[in-house]
Amino acid sequence: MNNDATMLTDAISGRLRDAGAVLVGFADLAPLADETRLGFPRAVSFAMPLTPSIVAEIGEGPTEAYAAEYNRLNALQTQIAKDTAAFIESQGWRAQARPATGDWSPTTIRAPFQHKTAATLAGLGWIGKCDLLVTPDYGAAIRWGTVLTDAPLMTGTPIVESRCGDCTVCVDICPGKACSGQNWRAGMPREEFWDPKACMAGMQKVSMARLGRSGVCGMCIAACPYTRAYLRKVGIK
Ligand code: B12
Ligand code: SF4
Ligand code: SF4
Repeated sequence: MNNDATMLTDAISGRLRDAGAVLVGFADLAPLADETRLGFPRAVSFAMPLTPSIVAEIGEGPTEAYAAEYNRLNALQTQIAKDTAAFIESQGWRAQARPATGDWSPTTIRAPFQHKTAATLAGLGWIGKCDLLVTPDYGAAIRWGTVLTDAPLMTGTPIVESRCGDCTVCVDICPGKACSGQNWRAGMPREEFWDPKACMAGMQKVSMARLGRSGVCGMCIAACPYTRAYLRKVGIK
């Protein structure tokens, strides 16, 4: 069983990395209620990089290049999640690919399953003060995908608290003033530290000002010191 789990885990990881994922992890979803995990016991979590030079240009607000990048990665990740689910099913297990985005309710401002929950449980990062998933090596300059499954997998050690410390960079730059400044810990309700309606209002404001239409923001992605360190590492200021 452990041999099978190791082989399947390695096979999925290898396929995702070949497809362009820079982070791949495996989550035991046991800490979640059955309905929260949509009836699945485990998840494959993966992240693909936003193009670093496009992230670096966000600075004062969103750009057309960032809006296009957002659409490019959403389509790509949704497809890769479906390919991964097909592979897992071909090995005899159940699997469900989650879409990159687009499946959220405007009333609750949430999706049926959260990629960031799978990612923290897989041990890939923590939730920052702006409710983004922050990773040590890429900051927040990545987008997430998830495949839910019952396949036997070698799961990671969850990250259960924020590593933001005293940093307040995203709190200070957010045009919607959406972040309260509190540090996250596993199970903390979003609204206790971050206001999605304030984010949407801020996003609308900067998107209208910069692009002349509703759309994206991403200033918290670009400003995070973990993102900045990653951009410097790949030679972008
Ligand atoms: C709805 C939605 C929005 C809404 C609400 C955002 C939000 N943060 O909730 C709006 C329209 C405002 C929005 C904006 C943006 N979004 Co959006 N959005 C989504 C979507 C589709 C669903 C999010 C959701 O259900 N939220 C509900 C809350 C409660 O869940 P959550 O945000 O994941 O946070 C909680 C859980 O993660 C939980 N949790 C984490 N670990 C654990 C562990 C345990 C044990 C437990 C119990 C809970 C738990 O704790 C968090 C706080 O309660 C996701 C895709 C997805 N399916 O996950 C993308 C997603 C969150 N968005 C993303 C992005 C990039 C953006 C924008 C930058 C868009 C843009 N281009 O301008 C902004 C950034 C806003 C921000 N600072 O978070 C990325 C985030 C990438 C990252 N590095 O973190 C995602 C993951 C899409 C993706 N495929 O990568 N978005
Ligand atoms: S996307 Fe923009 S408005 Fe929303 S939290 Fe990040 S910086 Fe604030
Ligand atoms: S900018 Fe600072 S507080 Fe915000 S997510 Fe990054 S490390 Fe955390």
